[in-house]
Amino acid sequence: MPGPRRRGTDSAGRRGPKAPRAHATARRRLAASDARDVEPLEPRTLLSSAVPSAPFPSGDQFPVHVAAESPASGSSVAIGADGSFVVAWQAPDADQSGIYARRFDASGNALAGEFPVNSTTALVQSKPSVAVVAGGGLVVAWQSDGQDGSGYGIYARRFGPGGETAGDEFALNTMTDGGQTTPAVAAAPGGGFVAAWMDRVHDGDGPGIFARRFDAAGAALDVAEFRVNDEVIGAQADPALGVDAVGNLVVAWQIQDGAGDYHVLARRFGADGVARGVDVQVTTAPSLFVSAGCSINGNSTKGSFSRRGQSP
Ligand SMILES: [Ca+2]
Ligand SMILES: [Ca+2]
Repeated sequence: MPGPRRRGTDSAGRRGPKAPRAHATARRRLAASDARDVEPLEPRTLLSSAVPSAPFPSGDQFPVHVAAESPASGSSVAIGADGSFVVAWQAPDADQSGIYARRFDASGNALAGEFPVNSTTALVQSKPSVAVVAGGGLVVAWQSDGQDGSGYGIYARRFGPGGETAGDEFALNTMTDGGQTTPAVAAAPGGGFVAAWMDRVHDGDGPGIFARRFDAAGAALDVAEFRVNDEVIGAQADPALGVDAVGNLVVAWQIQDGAGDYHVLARRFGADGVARGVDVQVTTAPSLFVSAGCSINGNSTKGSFSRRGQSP
């Protein structure tokens, strides 16, 4: 039985000239909301530590990963309220790659050795994102190939303040068909967390961004993931997110328009999980970079510029 007709395609499902027009419409709409919701671009500033007594970086660079026989890549870092921090990365495990993490104090001294994060090692686990939650515990999210039965899926595992495991890994996505990839995770008030990821199937027009909220015990606050991007035309990718002290959420992502240029967009959600308006265009000029990337509150996916917006 044929599914619903995809936007930007004709009745036979072929891509037609509607897609560029849709992009132009989306851009005009975003430009209008941009003027309303976002302040002018600020000068670029070197970000420093949130802990004045222990600025970071300080001193020389130092190795995080000590198993020299295996290549490590794809690192993610998060800093806690006391200045201690955790780094997660991907490196070979029992089958292809897996996720590892290591904790450091505010001076950069390792608190313990690196430890494996994923318990299911079959195929590839990659693209970790780590957050320090209230109370000093950790949550690490990653993408795992084949584990949810259809391509990649999103998994997470929680750790206590001492780095001890707090339960086994668990799936974050409920819609498992096709690929769910490139998670970003951020701490939420009360010890919970929010995760966002790219889903290649379910927004109706190629990849889109979905998110789901979890409490301090790892229980889902949303029955299922919700779509983040209001405009579904095109490929929304590479999400980053930030959560404020009362649970308001901002998710940013990149999109490639019909001309091949990249833009960064964002959308706000209240602590009730309800969207506050539509997508806001963050970038004022198209980027020719292969990947624009974006970062909010230090939950970095790739280096980029920052721009200040109003809270919900
Ligand atoms: Ca593996
Ligand atoms: Ca999947």
